[in-house]
Amino acid sequence: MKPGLFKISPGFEEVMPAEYRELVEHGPYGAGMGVADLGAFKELLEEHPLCAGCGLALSLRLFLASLPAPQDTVIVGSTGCSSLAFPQVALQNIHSLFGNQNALASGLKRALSLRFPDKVKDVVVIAGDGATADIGLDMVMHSWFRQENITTVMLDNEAYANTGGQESGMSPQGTVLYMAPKGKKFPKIPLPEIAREAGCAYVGACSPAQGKRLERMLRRAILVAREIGPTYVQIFAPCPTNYKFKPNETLTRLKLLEKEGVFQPKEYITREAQDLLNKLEGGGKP
Ligand SMILES: Cc1ncc(C[n+]2csc(CCOP(=O)(O)OP(=O)(O)O)c2C)c(N)n1
Ligand SMILES: [Mg+2]
Repeated sequence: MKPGLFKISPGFEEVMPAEYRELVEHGPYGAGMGVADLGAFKELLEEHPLCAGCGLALSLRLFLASLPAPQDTVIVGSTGCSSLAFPQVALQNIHSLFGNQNALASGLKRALSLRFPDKVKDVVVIAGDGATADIGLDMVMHSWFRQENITTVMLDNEAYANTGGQESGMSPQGTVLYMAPKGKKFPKIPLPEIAREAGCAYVGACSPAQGKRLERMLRRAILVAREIGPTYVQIFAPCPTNYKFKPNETLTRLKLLEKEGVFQPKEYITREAQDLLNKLEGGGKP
C-alpha cells in the first residue's frame, strides 16, 4: 500500500534531487512491512550526515522499518546526532527543543486523539541519551507518571556525541571522552528500571546488532502505548567516533559486549500489557 503522504509541488518535479524524488515514489512504505523487507522500500535518504559506522544510523533504519503503521505515525526528535537524519525520513516528523521532546509528544498525542477520534495515531519520541536521561529527564519521567500514550525511544550512544564528546548519564563509569578527560565518576543510569518503576507498561532494551529483536520490541512498545500507557525502548549503540573504535567494528563490538554481559537485553512487561500482547500476537508476528 502506498499512503501517498508526500507529494512534490507541481512544477518542482524536475528540480528536486533524484534521491528525494525516489523517497516520494518508494516511501512512505505503509503498514505490513518490516525489517525483513528493508531494501524493498525507501525510508531514509542515503546521504545522511552521520559518521561512518554510526550505530544510530543503522538503528534509525531498523526503527523506521519496524513501525507498525508508518503512515499514521509522527516521530518527535530532539537535538543531537540523530536529529541530523530525522528530517530525511519518509515520515511525518517534528523536531523539538532539546529536552522538551516528551512534553511536545504528550500534547501532540492528545491533539491527534481529538482531531482523529476514529483513527489510531502513533506518537513516538526518538532522542539521544543526553536528551532523554539528562537534560530532558524531568519531561520524560513526568510523561510516564502522567501515563501518556506515547512511546519513548532512546538512541544510547553513551555520550553527548553531537557536541564533541561530553559524558552523559548513560556513559559507563570511568569513561574518558574528548571533553571528559578525568573519567566519569558515577555509573550508567539504570533507565529501563526507572522507566518500569515510573509506570511504563512495556520496557525493552536492545541493540541494532539484532534487527529482528529490535523490531519485536519496538512494535510491542507501540502497540502497548496505543491501548495501555507509556512505553520505553532503549537502543544501545556506543559511538565509534567518541569511543575511538574502527567504524567497521560497530556490530562485532555490540555482539561481544552482549556476550560478555556488559550489555544486557531486557524486557519488562506489566501483566496488563502481557495480556494485550498475547491477544494481539496470538503466537504470530505482532
Ligand atoms: C536547550 C539546549 N541545550 C543544549 C544544547 C546543546 N546540545 C546540542 S546536542 C547536545 C548533546 C546531545 O546528546 P545526546 O542527546 O546524547 O545526542 P547525540 O548527539 O549523542 O546523538 C547538546 C548538549 C541545545 N542544542 N539546546
Ligand atoms: Mg548521545
